[in-house]
Amino acid sequence: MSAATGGPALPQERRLVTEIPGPASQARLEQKKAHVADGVGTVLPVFVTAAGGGVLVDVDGNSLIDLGSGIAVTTVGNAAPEVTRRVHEQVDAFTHTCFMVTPYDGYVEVCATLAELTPGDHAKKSALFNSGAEAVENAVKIARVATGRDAVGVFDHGYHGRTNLTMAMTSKNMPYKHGFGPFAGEVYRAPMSYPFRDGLSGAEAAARAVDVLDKQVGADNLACVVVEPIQGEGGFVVPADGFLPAVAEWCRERGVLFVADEIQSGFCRTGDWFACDHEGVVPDLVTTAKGMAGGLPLAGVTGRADLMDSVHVGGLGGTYGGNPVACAAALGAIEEMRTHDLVSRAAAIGDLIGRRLAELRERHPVVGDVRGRGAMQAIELTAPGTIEPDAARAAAVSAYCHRQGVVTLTCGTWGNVFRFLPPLAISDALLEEAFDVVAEAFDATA
Ligand code: PLZ
Repeated sequence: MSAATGGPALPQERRLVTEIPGPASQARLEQKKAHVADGVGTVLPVFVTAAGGGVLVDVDGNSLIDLGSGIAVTTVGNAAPEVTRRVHEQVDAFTHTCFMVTPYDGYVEVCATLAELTPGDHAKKSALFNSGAEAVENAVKIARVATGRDAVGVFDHGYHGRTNLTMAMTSKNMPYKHGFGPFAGEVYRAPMSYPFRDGLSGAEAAARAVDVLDKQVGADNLACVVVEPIQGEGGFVVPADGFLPAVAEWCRERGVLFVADEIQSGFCRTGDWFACDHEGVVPDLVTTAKGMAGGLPLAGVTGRADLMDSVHVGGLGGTYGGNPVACAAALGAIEEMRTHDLVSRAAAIGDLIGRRLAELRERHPVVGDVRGRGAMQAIELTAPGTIEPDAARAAAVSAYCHRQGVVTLTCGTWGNVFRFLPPLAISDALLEEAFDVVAEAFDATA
């Protein structure tokens, strides 16, 4: 049977003792069907009892290799030692006061750490929230007050959340927006740099994007431009070199705030602390969440102190924002990142994955593009030699991996991108085994 506790001590192995999902998970799925709204889907319906390092263990006693990290959250590994130690200590001391009522140290320490780690060495301040979507909403609130302008620029294929404003900012209709309108106004979408599909240089793609913003919105009306430096849900789209710096420069010259949504790409994931670091781009505001707190819900907006302070007292907050247990988890996760040099580990994982994906591309012409950075890599599947999306193949490959005990995710506007987001605590041996399964999946579905 499965282990009772998770963390790195869990046997680091792929072990299948039943079909996936097994009978115990199947029984629970019926309970889910009876009690959980159908709108809440699941990618791989095994019910988890423990997780750690690079594996998830389910109620049937199967041990699966994790290439998803709960969508880029358990970057430091599931139930990482420094996270669980600090969380235990904090829950025993107190669980909540509401920082807006009576403050505590953890919140301030997380904000001080965010100022240290996020791009740029200017004076910075932060505010903490519960989810990525909430952080993005608050970044827009701050940008509007700081600039006195209304409009928000976003990009094709962008994903920013499921709340009303962030749905408006998100590009893809199904499943995120369909039927949920009307959406918040004053959101304008510009073309993204997508080298595989547009063939443009970074400078050319930036010129195309700012032309749309300039002509259709007008820089004087724009509070901010919000961009994922590597797009997540939209397909792990890595903009061509020079795109981000050029857009940031255009913003700076016109008093438009450049907001980097680093919710998926931040905290070591790409082989830098933040994806913006790769090109030395310094955003005015940065949104963070996911990997920051090792699995507990925490999000932040960090930015230039003058901008952050433009909001009136009481204008930012929320009952649970910066909950003490979540802050303790974040401080533990960041300590794990520092002591294990997870920036370098992400880069090394990137080399391994890059090698395996290059092999796949050699053998399978359906692999149209291989892209990503560090431990955020993907392949885009298309009809050979074209950019015609092949979502069916991506779904078939992913389903094969699931049956073989490897947790994989897809993404992309057309659903044809197969993405990899392993925890950085995974071993090379497990990664190689997982990519053996991925290779088999391509052979078996050819
Ligand atoms: N910005 C860049 O990746 C969350 C969404 C999964 P929340 N991405 C995973 C799903 O289907 O809901 C995300 C992101 C970027 C914002 C968000 C939103 O973060 O914590 O899910 O609100």
